[in-house]
Amino acid sequence: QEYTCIKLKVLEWSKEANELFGEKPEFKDKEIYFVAATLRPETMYGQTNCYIGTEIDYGFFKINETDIFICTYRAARNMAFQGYSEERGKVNQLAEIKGSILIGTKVKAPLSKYEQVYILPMENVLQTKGTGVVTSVPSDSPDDYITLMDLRKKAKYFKIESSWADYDPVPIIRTPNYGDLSAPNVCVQKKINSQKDRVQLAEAKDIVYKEGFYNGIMLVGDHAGKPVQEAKPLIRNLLVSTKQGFIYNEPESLVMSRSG
Ligand code: ZZB
Repeated sequence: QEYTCIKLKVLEWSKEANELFGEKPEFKDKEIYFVAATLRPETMYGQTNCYIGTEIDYGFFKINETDIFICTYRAARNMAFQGYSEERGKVNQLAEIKGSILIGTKVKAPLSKYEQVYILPMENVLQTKGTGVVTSVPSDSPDDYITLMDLRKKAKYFKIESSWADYDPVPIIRTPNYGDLSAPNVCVQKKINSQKDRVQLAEAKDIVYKEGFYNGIMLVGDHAGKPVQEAKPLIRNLLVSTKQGFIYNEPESLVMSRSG
């Protein structure tokens, strides 16, 4: 499976992370990024936040003189064999912490309409897939949309400040059958209520994927007006050439889908 990894730069740590890392000399003058694996680089204009699992362990990995990546150890190890480490095949881990500590960290999401967005919790993040970091595009991903609605409804329960989830889905792709906000529309049609509705969410994802890919037209960005199929590789190349992203391959046998 070939993913595009998106680099979301840390702008301000959550309170707990700041207590742990704010003063650490090895992090000074470094650029620290959450790296999110996506199959939909053309949707990055619609990022409203970024999801991690609260119970997942995340590592801080030194990639070169300037960059530190936050992701699962598994992903860092794969990356070390793909040119993203100081020495081929060698992982340099500087720290490890539970996702919960990182919730509320403010990051810069490349191409997003929003200047800064927050790291938020999602129950269905898989430790065994991608980087364990999932950038959120509620306009075009049913999982992302329904999780955002869950967070808004139950901010206290999820231990977040409600303002962190106060970023509306952005219309970025027009579709003939589900309009300009295909994921919210399909969720409403299928009466999906929460992240726990896993079976319906998997069906919704399948519908939204196909509709976006085969029938979608870009509404925003350098390739507005072009079909998604045409814009996708162009936007992927833009992200890679501007170093806001990079290509990450996952060995096929390791890929597990959220839908099972
Ligand atoms: C942004 C995005 C925008 C995504 C969209 C999807 C959609 P698949 O098809 O099952 O392989 N993802 C990546 N890593 C994880 C993880 N560890 N746990 C849970 N979800 C993860 O799914 C690939 C997609 O699953 C990735 O692409 C990522 O979300 C998420 F508009 O990135 B995507 C209709 C889907 N739309």
